[in-house]
Amino acid sequence: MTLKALAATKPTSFFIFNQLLYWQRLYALKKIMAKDKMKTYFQPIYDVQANKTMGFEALNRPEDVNCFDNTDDFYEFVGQTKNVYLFERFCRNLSIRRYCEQLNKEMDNKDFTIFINIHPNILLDKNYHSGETLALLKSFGISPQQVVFELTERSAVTDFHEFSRVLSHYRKQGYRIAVDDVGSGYNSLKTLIYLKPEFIKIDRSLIQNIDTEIPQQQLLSVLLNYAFQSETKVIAEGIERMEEFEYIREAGVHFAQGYAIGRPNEQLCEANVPLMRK
Ligand SMILES: [Ca+2]
Ligand SMILES: [Ca+2]
Repeated sequence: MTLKALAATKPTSFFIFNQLLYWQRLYALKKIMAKDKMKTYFQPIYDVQANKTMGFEALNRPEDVNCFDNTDDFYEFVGQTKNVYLFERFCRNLSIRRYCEQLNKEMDNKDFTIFINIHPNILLDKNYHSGETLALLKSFGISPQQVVFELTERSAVTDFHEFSRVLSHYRKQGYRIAVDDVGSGYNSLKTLIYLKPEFIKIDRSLIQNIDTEIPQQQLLSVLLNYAFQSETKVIAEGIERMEEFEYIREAGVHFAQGYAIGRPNEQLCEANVPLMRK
């Protein structure tokens, strides 16, 4: 019997089941935070025009998702709890610490940019002490100029005026802003206009098969035109085939990310792009 069917017949047992599941998940979340039970992966972002790695996006996934269906399910749960800010802070600090340790130990070139996913509301929260991130970076010898906050559209911004005021505070410290997953939601164009990000990350759904899909090509061209005029850089996400890579390079996209360029890896591995046909 499915849970839904059970709920229809026995609402009390469904309620109890849900409560138990909630507490089990909350316990798992607290344990993850207490014991650093998250894996951090770094996916390279490639400078298409200069032919070199420009930076890495840090991605955090729980090590053990036993009581969650998958990583998305886990993140959805975190979003429903009161621990969302605490968890974001935990992930941000973990990403920065792991990134800086590897950068300082393993890499000759230290001039990379780190892209960190962040919930827009975190930046608005008065309890969020930006000084903490700044101090952490400083302790590793990294400047905020090397850090980009990726704001995802999943948590759409509503108060744009307040938000652009807060962003200018971060920009003054040297941080830059990327709007993530552009093209996957309803808010992206308004978000672009108000937030004036330094980077636009175009969602994989617009990039997949772009070498053959004319409507997607037209949309990319509109976004690129906008980017050129507003001095924003475009990152094409989800590049999985070389034909897609060649298309976006010819179109003038600045940066690229995707399996064809480099998979997320626990080690900092630079992008690996085969020689181009043309
Ligand atoms: Ca992202
Ligand atoms: Ca993305």
